[in-house]
Amino acid sequence: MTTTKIYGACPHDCPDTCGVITEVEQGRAVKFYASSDHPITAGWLCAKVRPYLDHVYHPDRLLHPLRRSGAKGGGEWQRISWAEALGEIGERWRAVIDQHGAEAILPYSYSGTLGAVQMGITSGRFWNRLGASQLERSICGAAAEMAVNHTLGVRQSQSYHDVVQSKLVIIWGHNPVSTAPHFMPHLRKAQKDGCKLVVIDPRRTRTAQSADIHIAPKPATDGALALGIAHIIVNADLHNEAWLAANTVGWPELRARLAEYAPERVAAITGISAETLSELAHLYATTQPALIKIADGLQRHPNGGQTVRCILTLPALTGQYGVRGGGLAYSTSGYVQWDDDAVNKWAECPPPGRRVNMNRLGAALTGEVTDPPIQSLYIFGANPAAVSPNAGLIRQGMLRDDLFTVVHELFMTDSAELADIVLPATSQLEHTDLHKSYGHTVLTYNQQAIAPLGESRSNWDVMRMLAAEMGFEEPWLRDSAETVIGELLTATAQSIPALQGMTRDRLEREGSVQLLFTPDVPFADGCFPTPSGKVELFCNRLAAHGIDPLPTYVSADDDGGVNGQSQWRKRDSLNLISGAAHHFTTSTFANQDALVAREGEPFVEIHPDDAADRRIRHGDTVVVENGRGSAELIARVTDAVCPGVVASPKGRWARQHDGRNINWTTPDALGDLAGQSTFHTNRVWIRKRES
Ligand SMILES: Nc1nc2c(c(=O)[nH]1)N[C@H]1C(S)=C(S)[C@@H](COP(=O)(O)OP(=O)(O)OC[C@H]3O[C@@H](n4cnc5c(=O)[nH]c(N)nc54)[C@H](O)[C@@H]3O)O[C@H]1N2
Ligand SMILES: Nc1nc2c(c(=O)[nH]1)N[C@H]1C(S)=C(S)[C@@H](COP(=O)(O)OP(=O)(O)OC[C@H]3O[C@@H](n4cnc5c(=O)[nH]c(N)nc54)[C@H](O)[C@@H]3O)O[C@H]1N2
Ligand code: SF4
Ligand SMILES: [Mo]
Repeated sequence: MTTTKIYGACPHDCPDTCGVITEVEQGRAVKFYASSDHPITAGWLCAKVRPYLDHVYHPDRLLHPLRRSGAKGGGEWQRISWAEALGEIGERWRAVIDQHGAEAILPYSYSGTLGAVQMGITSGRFWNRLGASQLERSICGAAAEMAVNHTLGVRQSQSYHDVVQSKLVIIWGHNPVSTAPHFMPHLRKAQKDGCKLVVIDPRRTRTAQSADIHIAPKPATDGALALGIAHIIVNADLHNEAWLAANTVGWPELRARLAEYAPERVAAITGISAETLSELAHLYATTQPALIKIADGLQRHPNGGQTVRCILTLPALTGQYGVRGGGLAYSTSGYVQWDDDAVNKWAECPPPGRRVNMNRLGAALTGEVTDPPIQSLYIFGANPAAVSPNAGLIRQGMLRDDLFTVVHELFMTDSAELADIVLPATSQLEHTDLHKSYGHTVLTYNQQAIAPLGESRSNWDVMRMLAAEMGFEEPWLRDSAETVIGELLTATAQSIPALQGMTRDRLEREGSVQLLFTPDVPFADGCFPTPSGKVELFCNRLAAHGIDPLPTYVSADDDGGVNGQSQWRKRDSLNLISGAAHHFTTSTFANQDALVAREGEPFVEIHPDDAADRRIRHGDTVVVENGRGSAELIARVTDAVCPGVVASPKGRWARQHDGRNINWTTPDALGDLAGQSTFHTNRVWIRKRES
């Protein structure tokens, strides 16, 4: 029997963007494993994606279009053909457009795949041509992105490999053991060579377990923590005055601001003692190269953008930007930005529709967005009813009788369950795509390995069919994925020398190509692509938005959605953080039995003191609730969280439990920068469930 080996890319929301190989026999994928020549993947995959063929050939895959036949959410479906599905969508949309205009249609997509075609272009071209509402894509890391771009000018990071040069690594509000696993072997090597590891996280995560020092501040107080460390460094005269003078704007103003962050005040805000603050400040200022590694979990708070700005001051104070093994590791997204016009075709489309913030989906569907109201929702590569904030309100909105909802999915998710029409989607093995990464600079190609299962169709193929249904004749709505990739590479290469001469053929042949940038350590040439060319400690562009131009700490709070009702006593409440689960990628994989078994029952971690106050014992079923909603979880009584803080990972499917999950409690308030989500400033009350 002939076996074909096909190069692919892991499409999931993870900075590692692994190279993978699928072995195909007689049209069926029989083996799936890591590519050994991918410089980041290096021959191994994480626990989630190793059993990927169970995902692809899952017995619950949706294989043909469905039309709702009973009440919304009632679970009754009728099989229909693609022609019927497309005809019905076209007919409903034409009626919506006639009555309300195209902005009454809202596409909602996010991170089911990170591919340039199946997510990037599929979220742009067709919808722009239609004139639909624009989705403000701010659920994940919008505030950090804005903070970094305004302070440093660009999101760039040195290679994972360079951490072996570090003598100190501070992993700050980030859990790479679960969320960036291919960073870890390099960090372990550095640790063997004597590098010290500090982890700053209110929860003792898997990453914190291997730290030399674990610091657990109160949630959303990291801005004060960073400025407090800066205060101590400057008071001890350990800062690099020459570097600051040459490379920053606003140092005198920041210095004056730091006076407000004396150790005693910072200790009271953060819950970290003045001695520990001093120890950390001295360690950071005297051990070099020192790397601060952050991700996005840290900034999902009402003050998250300024928190990141505060942290970004530290490598400037010590002159660590541009140093191999030092500085900041956040994201590599700024190296390659796909050519905006190739993605979106703005010039050939009507003016962009009004923006709807994805974090306000429930509110938007229930009255916040009018003129026109949202009359149709098209979801693909996302599962908002399970993973977007204030999920109960999203469900309520999606149950609206006059809302026409289409969900394009691999599985009958919490969101698909609420659709009028469900369309079957391909998995990564069944379509072509191109992937850049937010953790490294390797381009990874995904060649289609097997035919689509059943009648499933890729995102891009569905857009092409919808374009035909709506009578759009532009060639850029008809081209194959392969043609689109070629066009994207050529257009993007015009502004990015590292891409010059890059072809789709080469990528298909080699699977992955390491892109090289000069300097390879960002900012090593002293250039910061901000308006001033320097690190903007003081930022006029933020001032122009009415935002404090200096890094600042503002306290963050949430009322739990209780509107001052007196039965919810503030002093009995806890702050819930809900970060990444180890065995799922948000809600993806949370329907795979073997992974669910490894993750265990949906749980909430609670400190022994808080548990005792509530007569909760380890293993009890508890109700986690607030004014927005509730979820039932199993209590894990543990000192992995501090008193006052509880933790429960994101990603469970409500429909597999009691119809609810942790996002029924999370806030849909927006953060300080870029309309950011604020999942982790979440006031909840916890009680034992009556039996
Ligand atoms: N296994 C797995 N991997 C994933 C994902 C997943 O769901 N599962 N999700 C992917 C996605 S979408 C993303 S955006 C990335 C996110 O990657 P990370 O940012 O690394 O992951 P999170 O768990 O969201 O957040 C990191 C940590 O922030 C901590 N945290 C929360 N609030 C605060 C705070 O106020 N201060 C401090 N210091 N820490 C705080 C949480 O306890 C958590 O441990 O991971 C990606 N990778
Ligand atoms: N409580 C809490 N909630 C959170 C977070 C948190 O920290 N706490 N983090 C937030 C963050 S950072 C993020 S990025 C979001 C992620 O939220 P989402 O982007 O909604 O991610 P998933 O939950 O993984 O849902 C992706 C869906 O896409 C489907 N899919 C996969 N590939 C394809 C495809 O090719 N085509 C189509 N049509 N569908 C496909 C998958 O089956 C899956 O159901 O979640 C957010 N939710
Ligand atoms: S989820 Fe991340 S670590 Fe796992 S295979 Fe995909 S890219 Fe690699
Ligand atoms: Mo994310």
